[in-house]
Amino acid sequence: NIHEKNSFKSGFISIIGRPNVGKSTFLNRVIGQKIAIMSDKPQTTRNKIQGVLTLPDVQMVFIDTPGIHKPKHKLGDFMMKVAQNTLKEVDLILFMVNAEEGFGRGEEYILEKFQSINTPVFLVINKIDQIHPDELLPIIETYKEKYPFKEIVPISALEGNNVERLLSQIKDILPEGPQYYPADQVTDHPERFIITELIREKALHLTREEVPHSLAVVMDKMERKEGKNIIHVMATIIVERDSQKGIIIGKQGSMLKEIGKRARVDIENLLGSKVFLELWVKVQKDWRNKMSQLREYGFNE
Ligand code: GDP
Ligand code: MG
Ligand code: K
Repeated sequence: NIHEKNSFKSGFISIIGRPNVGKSTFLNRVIGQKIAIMSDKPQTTRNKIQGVLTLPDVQMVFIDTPGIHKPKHKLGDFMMKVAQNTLKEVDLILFMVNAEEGFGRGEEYILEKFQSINTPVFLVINKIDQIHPDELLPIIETYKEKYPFKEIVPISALEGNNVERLLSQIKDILPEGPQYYPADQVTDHPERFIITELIREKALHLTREEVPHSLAVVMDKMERKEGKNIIHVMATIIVERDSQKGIIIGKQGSMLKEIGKRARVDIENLLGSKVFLELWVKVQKDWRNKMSQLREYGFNE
């Protein structure tokens, strides 16, 4: 068959970088849909989220890994293991750094992890909209000395500068391969995970510094009411201390109501359906150190 596609390319691309460098912003720009949760708080993304970009001649499967950092407790350890395992399996690593920040211990630590793997690495210098063009060359020179990157690509994930060029360089390096996912599929995560992340995002934003990252959201139920155009979502917000439970609930339930209101709008957009969102709050002391419960809370490898 002469019409057979003989040069379709595909591959898995892991986005690695310290918290807040712009990994989720990049992924959202590329996929064009709110699938990875953006936040100016570090470590919002705990699980792998795949975004799939399908073009006529290439399919790129992106993995938005949790930020690699020195583990402080068991959850950190676990996250790091997940991230490190993916590094070996993927076809390409995008190591994203923030142009505004100098090379530091955090970057050094991540580069050490690359020494033992053979996967090609692109250095993506993000947030170039925040620096003067003259500042770029010294950054590139610094990184060039540290590691043999396959490509060094300055971008602005927020404004889109150079993102197309990066995509074309990614395509160049990917092997010929099958289309892993249907063209209209942008994520292989069940919607329930995205929904819990949306709720968590609202809770974090609204409570600011008062309830730090000791917060998880578990989906209890998601069902369409028989014969009705409304989806019933029931979820529980898990905190570590009674005081945090109080903050999440707020005066006469006002905070929880606001979290639910905002989350519902996003969930309705995601599902394209009316949603009845029921939120509960539960205290689970020291949950982050309870490895046995990690799976229950959705931290799957
Ligand atoms: P992640 O933790 O690496 O996933 O980082 P996020 O994508 O959540 O971005 C962290 C913050 O940096 C957010 O406030 C983004 O709006 C911002 N940000 C991301 N990319 C850019 C960029 O290219 N330029 C600027 N000025 N800000 C950016
Ligand atoms: Mg992120
Ligand atoms: K290497």
